[in-house]
Amino acid sequence: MPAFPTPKQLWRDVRVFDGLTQLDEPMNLLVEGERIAGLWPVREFDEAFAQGAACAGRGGVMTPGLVDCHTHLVYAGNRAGEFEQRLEGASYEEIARAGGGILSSVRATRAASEDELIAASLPRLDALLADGVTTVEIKSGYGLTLADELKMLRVARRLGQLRPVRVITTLLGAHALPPEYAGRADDYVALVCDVMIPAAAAEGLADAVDVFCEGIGFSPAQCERIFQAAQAHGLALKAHAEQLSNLGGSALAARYGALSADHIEYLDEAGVRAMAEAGTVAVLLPGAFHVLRETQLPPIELLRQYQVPMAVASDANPGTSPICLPTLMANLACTLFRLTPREALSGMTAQAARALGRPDLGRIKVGSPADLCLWDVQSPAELAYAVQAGRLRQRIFNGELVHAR
Ligand code: DI6
Ligand code: FE
Repeated sequence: MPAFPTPKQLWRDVRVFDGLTQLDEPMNLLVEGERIAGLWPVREFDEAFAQGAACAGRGGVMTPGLVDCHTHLVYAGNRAGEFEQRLEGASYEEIARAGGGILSSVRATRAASEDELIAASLPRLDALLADGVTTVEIKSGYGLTLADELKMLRVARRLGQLRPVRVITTLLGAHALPPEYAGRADDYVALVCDVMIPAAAAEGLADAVDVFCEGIGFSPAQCERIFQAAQAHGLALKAHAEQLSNLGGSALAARYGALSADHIEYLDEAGVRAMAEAGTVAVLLPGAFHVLRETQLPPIELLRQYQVPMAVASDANPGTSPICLPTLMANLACTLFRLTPREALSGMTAQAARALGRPDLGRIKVGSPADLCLWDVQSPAELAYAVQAGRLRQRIFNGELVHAR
């Protein structure tokens, strides 16, 4: 007998969305220590299983903890002024080319200390957690110097120590060309490849490397160099691709075995096929589509046809998606992209976990880590149907009840 027996917690009579589908019958769910240890239809439950378990909850809808697989949560300042400029007719690209946009957040983020970035980012993280997130990916990309990119990644890692949440970090050195490299994009790409990636890998600060493959970002050839450097250092790959135009970035990412291609409004059938063949996840970001008032829809029907897994994420960032309410993303994925509520919820759990290379997360099944949300709703679809904060009754992180209402 171990000196401290593993604590057992039992939830009774919950409706379960397991990350892929809604289970037909009300279920009882047992957590032992950090893992899901049992899942039974209520009417087949043998009370012997409840032996030694504390009743942790009854009723409600249980989902996997939400996985927000694409955020730019760490930054200083805000861009409300640009929001107004866009409403007056300026485009996102015009503002970017005039030195605003991402570069405006770069100036503010470079000027901020690690502690200041923590203070600025924690309320955003707390908003995600209060709406059910248990795993969040956080990108750099507002530093664009070695020191400032590493600073952002360190802040992201520290956020994961300050709150009960899994943080996955991504180096996005190739987010924009910093002004000191104007006219020398290839030199900047060399800095990303030869200095930033090796340093982030050596310090264990990045789990993946991302690029912005776009006219106002980096060319496919430049992104390819970055993918090669990232692979040489054993880092996973992701791409912002086909957001504003079709440069073939998603197919390139797929060719390199990337975990995901994100945004993809302008993705064509060849790109969809390449992603299907490589198992690259399509990360849909309806918040950015909404805020930029885009009209080009991602090719949802083709993605379905080719069975490309679809994830949904917040893209929380100061420019195109200043939104930290993940269940709103489920709603927007349905209303704007016509996903079904089941697809949207799966996109924020099981499929999002795949987009992070963590297929062990985002599922409710025996043996999985116990990252769970208990919601005060009648059915999982309600989470996508209604836009309402405060429906989370409990958040369970790694077997521990970390939020209870
Ligand atoms: N696409 C986006 O939507 C974000 N980054 C990117 O490459 C926006 C970042 C920003 O505008 O600050
Ligand atoms: Fe993004």
